[in-house]
Amino acid sequence: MASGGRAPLTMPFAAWARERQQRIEHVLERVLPGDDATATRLAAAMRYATLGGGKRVRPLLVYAASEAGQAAPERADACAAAVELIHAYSLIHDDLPCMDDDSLRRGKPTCHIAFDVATALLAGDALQSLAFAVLARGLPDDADACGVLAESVGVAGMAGGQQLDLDAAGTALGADSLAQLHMMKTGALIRASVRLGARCGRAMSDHETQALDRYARAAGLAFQVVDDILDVEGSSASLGKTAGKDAAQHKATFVVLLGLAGAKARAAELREEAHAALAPLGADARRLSELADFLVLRNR
Ligand code: GRG
Repeated sequence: MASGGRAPLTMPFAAWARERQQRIEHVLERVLPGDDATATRLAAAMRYATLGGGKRVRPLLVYAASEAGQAAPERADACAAAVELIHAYSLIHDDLPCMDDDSLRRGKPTCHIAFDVATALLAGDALQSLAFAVLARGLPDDADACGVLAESVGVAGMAGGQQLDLDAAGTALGADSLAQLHMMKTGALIRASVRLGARCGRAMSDHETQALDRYARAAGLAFQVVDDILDVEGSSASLGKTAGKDAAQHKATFVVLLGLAGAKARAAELREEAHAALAPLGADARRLSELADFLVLRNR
């Protein structure tokens, strides 16, 4: 499907995901600053960190949730772009020397290695403000959409989760504290992706909205458990980022807490929880259900 229209539900998941990944690439190309920007180097760093890489999990969640609300993809483009711009911002800042100090991301040098630390810092900042501009312009009839995204990125979400992660260095976290940290650091943006996608579609009952939130919580945690497993089992080449970092940094992870087999069992449980949560939404939630499978069965 080159543009427009809902993908037929008979389309296999892999083809649907590929089509949506191409779609978000075009949207991002359109909204990012180009060669004509006054600050050419900053624009180049923003494009470098955002385009041509990544699984686009968060935009896929937006599109899938918008389909659960029977919205056409055009309606969801702004939300999909906004969450990916925020994600790209978080990756740039996460890789900085003052955070994880990493040199490999999405199979290429991190932004501060390819450019410099100051430019990378600014690129992250500018991607964040671009995300909110794109969202505000794309959904002018939804005054609260920016608030939903802002909450997921701020002190109660991603930034707060990152602080908990920093605070936990060298300490042994229990299961509840680890889950709380990841519900904020990675889970909050995943939940916002589902919530924003759903807002693009038909009005939903409280029951349906709560079901989607249960789905997003389970899928978000599953994503992180699998991330911890892949850090142990994957290679830097297959992941496109440095493997084995959690152990090297003595980080608390679900693998440390539960063991490899226990972490895999937990991911399988969360996948089932995500599937079960979708029951009230019926067949329209098919892509969300398939995405829960993708998040758990992925190898990168
Ligand atoms: C950005 C608000 C904000 C603050 C900065 C650095 C930081 C505070 C927070 C870090 C949060 C972070 C980077 C979480 C994500 C960790 C993670 C599992 C990233 C990988 O996500 P994938 O697998 O990556 O979706 P791709 O490359 O496929 O997009």
